[in-house]
Amino acid sequence: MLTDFQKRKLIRLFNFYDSNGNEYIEHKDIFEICANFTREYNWQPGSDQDFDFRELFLDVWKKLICLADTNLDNKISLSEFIESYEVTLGSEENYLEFVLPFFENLFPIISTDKENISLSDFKKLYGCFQNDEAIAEDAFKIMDLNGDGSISKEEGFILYRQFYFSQDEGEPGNSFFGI
Ligand SMILES: [Ca+2]
Ligand SMILES: [Ca+2]
Ligand SMILES: [Ca+2]
Repeated sequence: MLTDFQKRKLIRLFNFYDSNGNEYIEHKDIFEICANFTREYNWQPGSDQDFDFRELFLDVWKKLICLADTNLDNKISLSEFIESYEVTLGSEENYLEFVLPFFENLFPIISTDKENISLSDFKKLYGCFQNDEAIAEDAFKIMDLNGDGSISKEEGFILYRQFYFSQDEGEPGNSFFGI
C-alpha cells in the first residue's frame, strides 16, 4: 500500500503530466509535452529525433491508459493515477517494466553531455512539462548533494527511485518532480 507521503509525491508527478492543468491527464497533454520537447530541443518537426520521441511518449501514454484508466473515459484522473501506482510500485518487476523506462529513455535526451544532468538540463526538462523553472532550481539544489552543479547518471537513477519509494522525507530524490 502506498503511504500518504508517496501519494503526495505522486500528486506532483500528476501535475507534471497534466500540462494544461485541467486535473486530467489526456492525450492533448501528452501532445503538448511532445510539442514542447520539439521546440526546446530544436528538433526539426518530422525529423527522426522528433518522431522517435513522439513514439516513445505515445508508448508511455498507452501504458498509462491501459493501466490507469479504469472508468474507460480515455483520460486519467488523479485518483486513477495514484491507484495505478499501487500496481506499478507493487513489485520490482513492475517498477522495471512500467516506471524505470521513463527515466532510462529520457536521460540520453535531457543530458547534454550524456553522462550528467546539469542545472540547465534539469530546468529545460521542467520547462518541457510546463513546470516552474524556479522550482527546478530549488529541486536541483536539494538533489545535487555535493554541490558541484551536476547529477551523474548513477545518482539520477538513485534519486528517481527515491522519488517513488522513499518514506524518509529527508531523502533528496523526493524532490525529483518538484518540492
Ligand atoms: Ca490535462
Ligand atoms: Ca479515466
Ligand atoms: Ca553533484
